Amino acid sequence: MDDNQKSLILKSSSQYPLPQGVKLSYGTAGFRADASILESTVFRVGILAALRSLKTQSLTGLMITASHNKVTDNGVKIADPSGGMLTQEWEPFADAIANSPTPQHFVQLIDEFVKKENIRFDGVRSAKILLGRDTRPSGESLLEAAKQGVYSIVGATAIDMGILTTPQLHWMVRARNKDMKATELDYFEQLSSSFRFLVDLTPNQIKMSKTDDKLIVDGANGVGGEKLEVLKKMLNSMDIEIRNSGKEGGVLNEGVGADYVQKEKVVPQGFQLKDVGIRCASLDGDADRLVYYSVQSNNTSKIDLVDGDKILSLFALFIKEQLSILKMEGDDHVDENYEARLGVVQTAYANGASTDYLRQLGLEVVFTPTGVKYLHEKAAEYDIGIYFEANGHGTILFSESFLTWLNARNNELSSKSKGSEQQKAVLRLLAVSNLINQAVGDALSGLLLVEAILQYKGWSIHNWSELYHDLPSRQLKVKVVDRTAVVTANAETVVVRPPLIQEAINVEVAKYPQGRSFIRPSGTEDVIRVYAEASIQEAADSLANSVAKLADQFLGFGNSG
Ligand code: 16G
Ligand code: MG
Repeated sequence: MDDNQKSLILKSSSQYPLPQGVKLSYGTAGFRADASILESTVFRVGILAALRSLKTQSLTGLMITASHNKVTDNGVKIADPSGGMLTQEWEPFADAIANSPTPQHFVQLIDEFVKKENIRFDGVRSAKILLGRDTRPSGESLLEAAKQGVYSIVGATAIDMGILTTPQLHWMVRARNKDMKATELDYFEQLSSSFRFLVDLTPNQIKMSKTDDKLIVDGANGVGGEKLEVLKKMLNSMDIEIRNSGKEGGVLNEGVGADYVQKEKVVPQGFQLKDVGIRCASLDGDADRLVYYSVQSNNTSKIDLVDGDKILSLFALFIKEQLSILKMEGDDHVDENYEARLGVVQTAYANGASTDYLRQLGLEVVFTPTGVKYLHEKAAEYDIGIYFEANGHGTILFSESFLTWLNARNNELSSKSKGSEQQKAVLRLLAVSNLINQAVGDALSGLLLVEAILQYKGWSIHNWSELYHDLPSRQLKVKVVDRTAVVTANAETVVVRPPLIQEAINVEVAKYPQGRSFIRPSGTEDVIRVYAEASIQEAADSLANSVAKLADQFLGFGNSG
């Protein structure tokens, strides 16, 4: 960096001093905190996004959101040129600059990093960053801070895309870098046209009953509801009612949204008795999570949850079916079959019943730690990699080579056996790859795929829910002295530090039929999370309580006595 560049950063960063006592970590999904202390962080991440763009010679993205957290919180994260999460190799640097105490120190950190990474400021290509934000009121001033960050890098440009869902921003970054159509309208058009295409390939004899036509969506009073309103107009035939769109005066994520519904297993605000029997879905605050449910007829505050695991199972079942149709050649083309590697990726939070179900289908199921970046990376190793967290975040990734093969196969079948079952299966898989967001989990595209598959199968939410029965589970959190003292291995299923706690957990687990339990430090809150499941609810509750007690004994303040 030359002196001019250094003094530019020095000058602008003095406008964004780090508030006293703030210590932030990039965590599972970017920096998150009370919005009032975030300006300096967002400004610095603006610089980081510009450096990442210079380093990769590609466009990057910066999203301002705190997802399902309360409305007074906010956060910031970077989309890498692929449309995925910021490369993990840069996270320590993100932490270092976010916590740098003075402008001088900050400039020095950047200077050292630029040298180490060999980032060139030769002006041949300059940095370009797409900026997006969710509907939080604090988003506007934080977006300004991000712009100032970007503009402190000579020649860098920030393109303000306005209010977006997180997956829309990731989708746009990916599309732009691939020289594909990348506006918001292009996003809606791609989703709606591939959805209609997929529905048109529904076998004729399958028709749903009238009540199964209807879908009610809870928009968490966030950005997802208003975007779904736009998308809905382009779907013509679908009967979707959108509630909690934010326009009715409700508060973002308060008693609404996918996180609330999934954790509490209760109906969101605005849902009632007359909704019993209707298919319902909730998005989270930035529309990257999706869960389905129906209101219980015997207790209308409770729901029958159809979570991310079951969305994953529905997708896996459908994809597997299409692959088997492809294989039913019967002619002399068997040798042209491409052995597509289909893989399913889950975390330790996946209900044990879902894993059993998927394995019974003959699928390869692998586990990663919590956090989209880990699941996504793993799923990308397959020709078709399906990943979901139980909380509703996930997508389906298709490899380039498989897509090339599918396109070639489609051309060939068009000339030889147009309209055959095989060709329809090829076309369905291609439509899925266009519909489902390839950059990151996306509640809107996930919702359309669920709807298309339910229509294809002629299923009600009840049929879907009956794929398997969830094992009862319980989640708890425990405040501890230092959550980083817990180190886990094997996709967070065993604790390796502190010593002996895992042995104690094993003793508890062994007491319960189908018992399973693990603890892990949260990546977004200062707590240890406890998960337990067992054959009956009382057992899951009791196992969770015993393990929480152990966590407190080993790591906490000793409140459990
Ligand atoms: C973030 C992650 C989500 C994960 C959750 C776990 C992304 C985009 N989001 O919301 O995948 O399930 O954190 O939270 O990666 P926890 O570490 O507090 O349990
Ligand atoms: Mg989210």
